Amino acid sequence: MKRNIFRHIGLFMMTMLVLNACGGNQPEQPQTLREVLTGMNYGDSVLVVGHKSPDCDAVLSAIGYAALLQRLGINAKPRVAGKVVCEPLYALRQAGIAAPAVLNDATGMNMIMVDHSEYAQSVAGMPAANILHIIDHHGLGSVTTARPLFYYAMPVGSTCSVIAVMYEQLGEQPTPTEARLLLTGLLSDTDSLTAVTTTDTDRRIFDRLLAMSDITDIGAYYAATREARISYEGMSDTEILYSDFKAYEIEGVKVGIGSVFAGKVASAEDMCRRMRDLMPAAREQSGLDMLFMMIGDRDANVTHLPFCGEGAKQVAEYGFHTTATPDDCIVTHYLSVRKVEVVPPVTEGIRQWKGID
Ligand SMILES: [Mn+2]
Repeated sequence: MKRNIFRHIGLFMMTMLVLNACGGNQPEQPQTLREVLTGMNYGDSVLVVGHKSPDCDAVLSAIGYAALLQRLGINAKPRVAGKVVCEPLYALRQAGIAAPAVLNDATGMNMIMVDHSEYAQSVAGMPAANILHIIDHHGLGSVTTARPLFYYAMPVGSTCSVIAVMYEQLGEQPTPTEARLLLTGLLSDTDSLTAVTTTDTDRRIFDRLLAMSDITDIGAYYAATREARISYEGMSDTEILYSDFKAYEIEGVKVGIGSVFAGKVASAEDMCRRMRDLMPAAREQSGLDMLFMMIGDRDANVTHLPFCGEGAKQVAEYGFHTTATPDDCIVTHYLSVRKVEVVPPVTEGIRQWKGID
């Protein structure tokens, strides 16, 4: 018995020596990231959710990240912050996956935020939730947490790109379906790698995901997702207004910026008229000071930007360095990325309007 124990200890020591000689106990990055992620306390479960008016990146990054965490033994479940329509709905149908359940209130829950870090964009109750991770590709928003958290953000084209990078860093391989979903979020957020936010990392990740995915004709697939994005099939004008809508607090001013596609179903002028009818009431109901709508026709290379709310006209004119039309609209070349092409001018306009240097 005693001999046996000594033999085991001897074997153990020898194994350690061999491992040492091979550098086997040298910590590598995949282990560190895994250690940090698995070392946190998730209680019974943790919910992963993107922003309200969920787009492809918000929905698919939540699904992709929950799947990655499940591989690490963490009981993570994806949720959405609103009804899934248009493009993400199409993408899920094509993948044969049901839309995640809608989460209405995050109060008291263990939460992971993806694709946003702004309370104005999150489900109700997020300030009273236990936020464990934030995975994002936007500027840092208004979220503050009492406890330490895992915050991982990169200046890349999509949150799905960040999650694909995490798969690599953890040494995990996405399934063909997971690769398809991550790829779809990346395609959608970067307008198929053409948006100004696209980086070399996105291009490399795109190639890798495409090779791993079950998508055979990427050109046809992207065309179909875009079609779904601008179809607004079966949606009321109010639903269209909120279909891609984000709220911000800029220098104490509550601002909503919605994005709507024109061209296919309606001309930019026509869509502009339809949105304008609803905007004053929508602004009030959402408790916003100002509301801007990006109504873009990519083929015609034009964006109409109607606005409402006190001061919005000055903000728009200062920010975009142009004169508004008599019916309160800025007409400009096509703007595809809200956070790069609209949020900064609006911020600049608000600062100038409020006399902040
Ligand atoms: Mn995104």
